[in-house]
Amino acid sequence: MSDFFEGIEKARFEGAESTNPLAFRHYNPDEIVLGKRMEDHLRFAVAWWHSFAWEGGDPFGGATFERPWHPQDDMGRAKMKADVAFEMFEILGQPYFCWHDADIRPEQGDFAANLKTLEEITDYIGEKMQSVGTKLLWGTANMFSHRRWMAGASTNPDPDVFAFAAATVKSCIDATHKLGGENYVLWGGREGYETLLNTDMQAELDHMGRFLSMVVDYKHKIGFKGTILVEPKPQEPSKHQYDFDAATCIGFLRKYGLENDVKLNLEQGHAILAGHSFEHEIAVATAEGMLGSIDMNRNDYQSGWDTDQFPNNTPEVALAYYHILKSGGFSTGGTNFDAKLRRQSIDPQDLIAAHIGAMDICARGLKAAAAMVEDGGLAMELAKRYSGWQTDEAQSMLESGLEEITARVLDQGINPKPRSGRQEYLENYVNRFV
Ligand code: XUL
Ligand code: CO
Repeated sequence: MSDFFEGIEKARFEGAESTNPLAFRHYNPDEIVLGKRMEDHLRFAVAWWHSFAWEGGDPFGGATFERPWHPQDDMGRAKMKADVAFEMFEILGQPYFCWHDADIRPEQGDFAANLKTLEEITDYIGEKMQSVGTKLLWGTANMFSHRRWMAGASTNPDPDVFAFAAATVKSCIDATHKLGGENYVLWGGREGYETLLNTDMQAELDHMGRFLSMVVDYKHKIGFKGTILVEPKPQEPSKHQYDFDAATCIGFLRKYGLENDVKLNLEQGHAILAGHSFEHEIAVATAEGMLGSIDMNRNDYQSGWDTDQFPNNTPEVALAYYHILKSGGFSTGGTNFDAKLRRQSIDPQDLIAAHIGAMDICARGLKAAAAMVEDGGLAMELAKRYSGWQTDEAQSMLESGLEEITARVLDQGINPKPRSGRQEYLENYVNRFV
C-alpha cells in the first residue's frame, strides 16, 4: 500500500442531494437503466497515461505534478505507479483501465529491453488485476512520443521503423491478450504528414493498410477475442492525420478489406477538432455498425487544441449516449476517460474529484439518454418526418431511374410542399431530459 491517497475513502453513491464532493450523486453502478446495470452500460475506464504517466508539462513549462514515481525510468517506480493506479481504481470502483506500453514500463531505448520490461510490468499488473478486480478495456502502443516515430510508424519512409512498429504492436497485442484485454487500439498520431513536399501519400496509405491487415491476421492467429479499434483524429501532433474522422476511417477500412475486423474508438475532443460534434461521429459509426468504444473527454472550444479535459457538459454527453443506446450499446467497448487534470491541479484529491465528476456526468447523461429512448419522442418525430417513404410508390422510386421518376412528376404534377424541420421544438424536447 502506498500513502498517496491517504485519507481518501472509497467513493460511494449518496444520491442527488448529497453535498459530499467526493461522493457519487448519479453514478450508482447497480441501478438498472433500460434493463441493464448502469456499470454494464457505461463500462468506465481510467487512462493510465493522463492519470499516472503525464507529469504536467506544456509547451512552455515542465512537470508540475512531481509524483513519487517520477522520473519514470526505473522498474521500481513503474511498480509504485501501478500500486497507486490500483489504489485509485479501488477508491473509484473502476471496472476498467487502458494503457500504452510506454505508460506502464520504463523506456529502455531498444526493442529487446523494452520487451523484457513490458513482460515484467504486465505480470505485476496481472497480479494486481486478480486481487482488485479491475479489468483491461484496451491496450495500445505508443508510437508517437519517441523520436524514432517522428515521421510515422507504419507510414514511415524508413522500412526499419515499419519493422520496429510491427514488433512493438505484436508485443502490445501479446500483453493485452495476456491481461484479458477486451479491445486493442491503434491511434496513429504520427501516421500522416507535416508537408506533402516530402510525402508519398499513396505509398504511406498502402503500408498503413497492409500493417493493419497484419494486426488482424495476428489477432486471429493467437486467438485474441478482443476487437481491433482505430481512433480517428484529424491532426495534432501531425499536421494532417490519415485517420481524419469516422467517415475517412470507414472508407480506409473498406478499401483495404478490413471493415469486418476493425471498429472505431471515437473521442469527443477529436470529433471537435475535425469540425464535427461527438454525436455526429457516433452516428456515422453506428450507421455502419462500426462503433467500438469511446474516449470520453471535453475539448476547449476556444483553443482549437486537443485539451483532453474531463467531461462536464450533461447535454453533450446525453446526446452521445442517446446514439450509443439507440445502436444497442457497447459490446466489447466502453467509456475510457481520455482526460487529464489541468496542470495546476496537483493534489491527489484532484485526480479523484476529476474522475468522480466525470463518472457522474456520464451517469447523468446516460439516464437522460435512456429517458429519451423510453419516451420515444425523438424516434416518433423522426418516423413522422420520413413517413412519406413508407408508401409503395416512394419505395418503388428507389428501384427505378431518372426517366421513370420524371414521367411520374409530370404525370402527377408533383410539386412538394416544404415542411418545418422543427429544430427548436426538438431542442426544447431534449432540454426536458437533460
Ligand atoms: C491522443 C489520444 C490517444 C489515444 C491512444 O489524442 O487520444 O491517447 O487514445 O493512443
Ligand atoms: Co484517445
